[in-house]
Amino acid sequence: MRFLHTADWHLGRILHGVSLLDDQRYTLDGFCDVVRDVRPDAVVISGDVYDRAAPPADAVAALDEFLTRLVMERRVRVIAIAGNHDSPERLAFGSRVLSSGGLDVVGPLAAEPASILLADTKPQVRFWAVPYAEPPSIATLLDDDSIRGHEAAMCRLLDRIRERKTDGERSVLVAHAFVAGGSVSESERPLSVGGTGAVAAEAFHGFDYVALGHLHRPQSLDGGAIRYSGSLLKYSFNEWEQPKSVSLVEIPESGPARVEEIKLPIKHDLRKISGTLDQLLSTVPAVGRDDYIWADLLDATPVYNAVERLRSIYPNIMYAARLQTAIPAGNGDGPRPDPSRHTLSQLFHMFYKEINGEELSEAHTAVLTGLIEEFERTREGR
Ligand SMILES: [Mn+2]
Repeated sequence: MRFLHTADWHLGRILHGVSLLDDQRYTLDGFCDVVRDVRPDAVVISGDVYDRAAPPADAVAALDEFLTRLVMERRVRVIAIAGNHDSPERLAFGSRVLSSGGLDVVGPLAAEPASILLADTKPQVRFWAVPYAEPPSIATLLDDDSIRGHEAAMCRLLDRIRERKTDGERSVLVAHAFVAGGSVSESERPLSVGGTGAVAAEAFHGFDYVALGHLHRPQSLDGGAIRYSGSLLKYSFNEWEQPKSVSLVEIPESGPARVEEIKLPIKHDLRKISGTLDQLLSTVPAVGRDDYIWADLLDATPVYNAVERLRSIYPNIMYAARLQTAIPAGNGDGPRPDPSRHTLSQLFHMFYKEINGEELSEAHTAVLTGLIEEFERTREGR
């Protein structure tokens, strides 16, 4: 029995003012091709289907189109849960009707654990679905005030599933959570203010595979049985060196689940470049000009209109700025500059050295001296 595990599509996401929906459609086209070639028994989407609780209309249309293609054309069973970015109720619209057609969307968490049995596969596999919910809602749902925090809430939900599991039946858990030890990216919205919201990996024992959403880097935990498929695309520049994939999971009749990563086609890569503005403007790369670019400028002096000037080479550039030079070691520890003991010129020299790590040049000192004299004259003239 094989299924494709994906998560964190974040349909409708906007990055640096640019809608990524065309990129998402392009990659989902590729996903439909993978489903055609691989012919999995199911597709699992582990939450954060949309980027926002109230997604834009074109994102809703895109989801409708791709779910229809998967279920109606590819004839594959789709199981999706709500993540922390989704509105559970909106995502689950019509879900009881759609379930008979092969689309299982588990939106709001219910007291009775939701499960979907794939009975015609070898082996049979039961998918337990735990959509994202806030710990206080889980406490209310289970009528248990003692539940505080994500770990306690998840443990209670999983205990309730274990009570209902049949011995010997192969099982997959589908959840949206932060497992302790997972590697985070900038594009995830923390689950908990002032804390990590992490759940220990041990809490997830007892399933043949745990198909997680939330962390955007594809990664396996706890020896491989617990896995984040990672997001559909790179959703922040700190993920630029992080290749994305979907996970093809095989549940054999016996023994552990096997996972294969499958890369999907991307329309624009997202990457960082660096150099002085002149260097970047004088080299036209052979490939990747259409990528979404973040330029770290190594210029020592201010540059103007860098993004607009670089756009002639990189039409989809999203950001360019001078890299903050590292503050030399030891600075900031010395005696504080004292305006009552130092002249304006001395203070500026100290400031310049602190910021740039080197002394002001003689030529710049001459300009500075001229400016200070002019300033003093103006002040005296008042
Ligand atoms: Mn996410």
